[in-house]
Order: sequence, then C-alpha cells, then structure tokens
Amino acid sequence: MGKNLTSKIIELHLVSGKMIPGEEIAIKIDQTLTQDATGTMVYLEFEAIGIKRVKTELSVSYVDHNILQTDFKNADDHRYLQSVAKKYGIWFSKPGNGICHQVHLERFAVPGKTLLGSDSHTPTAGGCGMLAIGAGGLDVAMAMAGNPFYLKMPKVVGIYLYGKLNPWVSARDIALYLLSKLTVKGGLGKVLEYFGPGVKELSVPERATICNLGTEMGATTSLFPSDENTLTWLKAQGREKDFVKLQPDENASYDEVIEVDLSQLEPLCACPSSPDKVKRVVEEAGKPVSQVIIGSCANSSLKDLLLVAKVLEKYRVHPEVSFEVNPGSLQVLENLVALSAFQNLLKGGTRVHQCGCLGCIGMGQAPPTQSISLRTFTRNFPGRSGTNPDFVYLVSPETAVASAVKGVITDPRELGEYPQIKLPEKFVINDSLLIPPLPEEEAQKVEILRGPNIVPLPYFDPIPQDLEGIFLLKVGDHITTDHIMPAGAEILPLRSNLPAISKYVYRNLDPEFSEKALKLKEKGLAVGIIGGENYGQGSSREHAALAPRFLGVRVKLVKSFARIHRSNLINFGILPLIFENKEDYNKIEVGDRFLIKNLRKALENGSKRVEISFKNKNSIWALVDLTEREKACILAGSLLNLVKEKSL
Ligand code: MIC
Ligand code: SF4
Repeated sequence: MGKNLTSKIIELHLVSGKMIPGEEIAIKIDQTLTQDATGTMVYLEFEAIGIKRVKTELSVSYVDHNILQTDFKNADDHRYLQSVAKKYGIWFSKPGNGICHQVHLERFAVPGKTLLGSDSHTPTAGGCGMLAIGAGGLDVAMAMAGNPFYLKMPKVVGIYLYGKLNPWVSARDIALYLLSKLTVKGGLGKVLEYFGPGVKELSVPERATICNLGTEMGATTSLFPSDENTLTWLKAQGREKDFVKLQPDENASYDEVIEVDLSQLEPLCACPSSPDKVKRVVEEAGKPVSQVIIGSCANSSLKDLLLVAKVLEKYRVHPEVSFEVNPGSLQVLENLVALSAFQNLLKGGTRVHQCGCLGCIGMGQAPPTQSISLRTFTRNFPGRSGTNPDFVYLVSPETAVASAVKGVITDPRELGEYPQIKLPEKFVINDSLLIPPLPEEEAQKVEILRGPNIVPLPYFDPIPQDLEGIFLLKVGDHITTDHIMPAGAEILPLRSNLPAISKYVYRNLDPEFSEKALKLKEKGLAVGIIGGENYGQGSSREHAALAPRFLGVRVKLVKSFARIHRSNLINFGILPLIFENKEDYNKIEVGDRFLIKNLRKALENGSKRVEISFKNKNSIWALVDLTEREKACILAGSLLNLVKEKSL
C-alpha cells in the first residue's frame, strides 16, 4: 500500500518516535503563528525560556482578536507584541490587517511545511497543503525556541470527495455535513485528509474553510493535496516560487475512509448551541432573524464576500436585520474595492466592520435578547456571542445572505440563479500592515515595551507526594474552554494578567468558583474538577489551564479529554486523570474530599492507575495515561520548570 500525504509530511519532519497511531512522536516545526489573545502569554513564556532569536524558518505574530481598545490594556498588549516581534526576529501583522489564518493562507502558507499556531483554527492552512496544527501557547513558544512539537501519532482518515457541488451549496456545507457525521469529537486523535476527484472542484480558500472547521470535529488537523488549484492560489498571491506539488500515493492507505458525494449535499446549518447540531436549512426556514454576520477565519475570504456582493446587486437587506460583514483580511477588503464589489455591499444595506475576529470571540456584535443570529463563524457555543442565552446558527455565506435579505432563515436556492464568481488571477497585494523582522544586530538593541496589565508568570510548584483536596465542580460532556475561561470584550483584555483573569474561571457555571478555590488554596488543599466526555473542546487558549492552576486546581478527572486542552493542563502541571470505570462519575459529588496517596511515587514508578480515596465513600481508580515527558512535566509543576531544570 502507498502512503497518504499526512504520513509523507510527518515522515519528512519526524524527530523522534514511531509513526504508529497513538504513540508519541516529535516533529520539526517550520513555521509558527500566534494571535494577540494567546500571544502575550506565548511571548512572556518565550522570554522566560531565554532564547535570543526565533529558530524557526518563519514566525508571525498577528493582532486580530483584541482589537477593541476601550482602555489602555489591549493597546499596551499590541505595543508589547510589536516590540517583542522586533526583538526576536518575528513578522508582525498589525491590527486591521486581518485574521491570522486568512492572512497566513494569503501571505505565508507553503505546501509540505509544518505550522504550529497558538490558535485552534491553525489547520486552516491545510487548505494550502500545509500540516498545520493548533497548540497551547507554551508549545508554540518551545517551537520558536527550536524544539520539536510532541503529539500522539494521529490516525489518518481519508475523506474521499467525488461529484460536484450544486449551485448555492458551498464548502461550509461539506464541513457541516461532516460535522453531522463525526460530531464534535469524531475527529479526536485523527487527521482528516481529503482526496479523490472532488478535490479539484475546490479552490484553496474553499479548502481552507473545510480544514478550518475540522477543528470543530476535534481533529488534530485537516489536509488537502497541493495541485493546480494550489498553484493558481500561490500565483494570485505572487508566491508561485512556494509551490510544490504534493499528492498521496495512488494506492494510499488510510485508517478509515469516509465518502462524500458532493452532488448530494444541500444547504445545512448548525443550530444553537453546538457546531454539530446540524440540520437542513429548509427544516429551520421561516424563523425570523435579527442579525446576520459574514466573517471569521472560516468564511470571510474574497470568494465569500464577492458572492454576498453579487446577491446584494439584486436585493436589499431586510429592514429588521442587522447585516454585518467582517472582512477576513485587508487583502480581501482591498480586492473587493478593486473589483467594484464593495459598493454593492454598501448599497445593499451592509454594516461593514474592520478586519478581524470581532463578534466571533465576543469582541462586540452581541445579538439582541431572545433573537436569532446567523453567522458564518466557527463555533456557536452557548453565550460565546456575548448575549446569554443566545440563539446562534452557523451557516454558509449563501444561506447567510439569503436570510439577511428575506428577514427569515432561508434556503439560498430560493434566490434563483447562482451568480458566477471569478477570482482575479492576480490579487491586489498590499503588505503595508505587515512588518518584516529586523536584522539580528538591530534587533538586539530593541527595548521591550510593557504596560501595567502585563504581569509576569508566577512560579508553579511541583506536585506534592500526597495530593489532598476537594472536588469543587462537576460538569457534564463537551465542556468547552469557553465554559472554563470565557472570552468576550470584558475578559479578553486580561489575557496577560493571570491574577485578574482567573477571577472569571468557570464564571458561567459557578460564579463563586474562583473565590472558593482560592480559599482552599490558602488552606493548602488542592482543587479537583470532575468532567464528562471531550472535556476542554474548542479553543487552544492555555488560560483555560493556567488560570485554574493559579487558583489551585491540581487534578481533573474526566471521561475523556480534548487534545489541546489536555496538553495545556500537563504543560502547567494539572494532572489529567481518566475514570477507569465511567460509572464512577456518578459516585462523586461536589464537595467530596479526596486523597491520592503517594502520587509522586506512582508517577515516578510509571503506574498506569492511581487510587483516589474519600473520607465518606469507597475509593475509585483513575487511569494515568501520560508519556515519560508528560510525567516529568507534572512532577516538575510545569513545562517551564522542566525546561529550566534541564538547562541548569
Ligand atoms: C477561538 O476561536 O475560540 C479563539 C479565540 O480563536 C481561540 C484562541 C483564544 O482563546 O485566544 C482558539 O480557537 O484557539
Ligand atoms: Fe478569530 Fe473566530 Fe477564527 Fe478564533 S475562530 S481565530 S476568534 S475568527
């Protein structure tokens, strides 16, 4: 049997380990990206590692999330990030230049290279044939310092595409279809690799939409081959020199194959409040909508906005609807203008925002109470929009604009003939908001600019021999990092201030959590959390590990973990345990006092299970599924401690 493309790229980057699914491997990282909301912490960590200049081929620091400057905090972060980029040899993408994943696809993605990003949607670059993986900030800082990235060798699922999409059905619908099959955890431990005759029907930005949404399936990453369409994209970007043809072998083997007949798909939507609550748009049709937004790293490319502009050539936005556009990048915006399509957006009744994440992460654009908001965003987790409860649907740009003009959820096929969209052979390119790295000599002289909200990381103590504490919170399945560490305009500016942001941990599940946890910490007791399946799905934010750790959380006992969150827990010394017997979940209550005796010894001796005993009930067993490297990290208290111990 031949090799699939994922294995080929991994093989070329393999630093250690065997490429057997489930085994730990380490791969060389060629490029990194950070965004501002995770980036300040990444660079504080990078500074703590103490390297003079990044060791990657290319590293980019984007500012796209925290772009509302309601006081000094976000502005100080931007200034800090720019000065760090200058000092350490990093590209800097200024606020207004666009969403990291869209800009990376346009200006930097290279087929066959590896990319590690401190954002869960980093796999978007898989649309350009890159092996692009989302990770916690510390892993990205380590990669910038020249270390390999450790992960479990994923299974490779081949997604065989054939047939042709019908008019008004688009890349988003392919992803929604897969979400309906795989659900938010179906991709765990897997790479989704697309192949088959249907691949050539999709342009790079369409492929990027599909790869982007693989994150919502829990996939490690998603990947398309690099072919004629990739060359067309790179040529349009003036980057044909970056092109390499990459294909799986003819008879490539996959761990599993899913077939998708593109011609059978129809417009789909993800209903409130999970990306996998997928229905046909016709099933929801007729419900009034108050807000419709085109944006996010999933669906705000030039093709998406040209489609919207074409529709608005003929129709006007319904008077009861706020129709908003957040262009994915400055390049998208500038090309819309150059192609005279921008005018149609304005004439049709669009409210245009700056390029960036905005409402996707609750930075503005909260919808009105008890009303439906349709978005081409990535996730519709409860309350993420900023309004609580919210009723957010995820849809294609086609469905979004059709609903915006009709005022009710509408199957876009009702709009009649599908407009012809042609992307320019050469995009207008303007890199004026993209600052290249300084030469080394000049860079050394740069002073890093900090503001009062940028607080250095505290010391995290090693795990004790006997871990004694209280289970302070019990949650169900599919808890997201938005539940653990909410985002939004109020909280995001605190990303570089751990003591301040930790006050919001689990805020929507238990408003008093942080106070209660700190009290236990003062008494010398550890805090434990009980969770269900796929615990920690969603974003890569390491604050969802860091902030609980700051509050004294030392152990999380769940049925299963999402990949990035699990790594973040380990990086910051929180012990991830799995119920040996899932039924035991029902036996533990909030407030139970627990003891794990001789924990250090158990970890040092390589025990695969530990006993958790209670004062008032029978003890239970939990699985310790940690590699040697991960164990060392937990014992040291954090990966940073470990790195420092090693360099002494
Ligand atoms: C998200 O979409 O949830 C974010 C905001 O981009 C996060 C990163 C963050 O929390 O800063 C992600 O997806 O990793
Ligand atoms: Fe930004 Fe939303 Fe994409 Fe996250 S998912 S990077 S918040 S646009």
